[in-house]
Formats: sequence, C-alpha cells, structure tokens
Amino acid sequence: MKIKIVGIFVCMLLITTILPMTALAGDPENPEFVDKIRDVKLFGVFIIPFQMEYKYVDIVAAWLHEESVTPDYLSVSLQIRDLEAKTESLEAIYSVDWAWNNHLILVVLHINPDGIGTFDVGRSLDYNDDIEEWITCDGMVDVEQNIITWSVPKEFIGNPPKGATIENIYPLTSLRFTDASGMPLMDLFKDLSLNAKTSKEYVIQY
Ligand SMILES: [Ca+2]
Ligand SMILES: [Ca+2]
Repeated sequence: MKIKIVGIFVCMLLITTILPMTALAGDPENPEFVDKIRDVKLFGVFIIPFQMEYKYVDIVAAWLHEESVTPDYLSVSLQIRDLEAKTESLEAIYSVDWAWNNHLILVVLHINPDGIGTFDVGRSLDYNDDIEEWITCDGMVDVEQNIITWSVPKEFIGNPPKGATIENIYPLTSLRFTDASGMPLMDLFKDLSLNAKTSKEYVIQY
C-alpha cells in the first residue's frame, strides 16, 4: 500500500514538472497565439464574404521559441493561411508585437510585388506604444510551411533573463497600396488579433 502511494506521488510529481515544461515552450503544435481563419476584414471592421483573395494575410498562429545552441536569440514565428513570396499589387505587412518589462517590442516584414523586404525589430524606449528604435535582424520566409520567422537578438530587446514572462503576444497583418502606387498609404484590409482563439504568455527558456 505504501509503495503504491509513493508510486502515485512520484507520478504526480513527474506530471506537475513535465506539463509546465511542455506548455511553456512555443512551437507549431503549441503556439502562444491561435487566430480564427477567414477573418480578414475591410479596414479591420467589415466582414468579407469570400476570403480567397486574402489568404496571404490571414493569420493562423504565432509562437515564440529559442534554441539552446543560440541562447542569445529569441525567435518569433507567424503562420499565415497561404503565404506568398510576392504579392500581385498590394503591400502586405506582417507584424507581431509583445510586451516585456513594460516595454513594447515589434517585429515587422513587408512583402510586395517586388518580393520580400527586410526583417525588422523595433522597441519602445519608454512606457508608451511608440517605437523609437529599429534594427534589421535575420529571418526566414517559408512559403511551403506558410511561416515567417524573425530571429531577434535578445540584447536589443533588453536581455530578458531565463524565466522572464513575455506577455501580450499579438500578431497583426494589413494590406495597403504600395509606396510606388502613389495611392494613400492606409490599411485597406486587416487581420486583427482581437478574436484570438488562444492567447498566452511565453517564458524565456535560456
Ligand atoms: Ca486569421
Ligand atoms: Ca484575427
């Protein structure tokens, strides 16, 4: 009886230590952010009945992740319903922002008829939402998997230590006229994160 109770106790200990570990690390199977699909809206407000034309800005999920071999980088991945390496006429803007230590961080990528732009990361230097400083970072567009990944140097975002909680992870996409078109640079179509199915925190692993 005693052995059985000890066995149950050990099992419970294992479950309580393993479960948080698996739940904390972001990956495609366990993303921090899961969006509805077919929810791209005109001006971010009006529902569009047919979404075939907007698959390349329809957010599916977003997650943060780190590798033990590159502990100085925080990777951010954004999954889209059907990602394209270039657009036909409009400019697609992909971004994910989050908060740590009361500072806002934002990663951005533009894809337009010329192709893929630079992978940028910005930070606010004070406690408001304005981004004051930008750098270009490494990144990857995987059109097979429909995933954009930014590789963010931790130093630029204030070196969040192991155990730090990254909160309010919110992706956003928009479609607007290109600079070259001479048309007003307003967001025509957007996929907002207000209707997320899942939105949770990420804990720094390294
Ligand atoms: Ca969506
Ligand atoms: Ca959405």
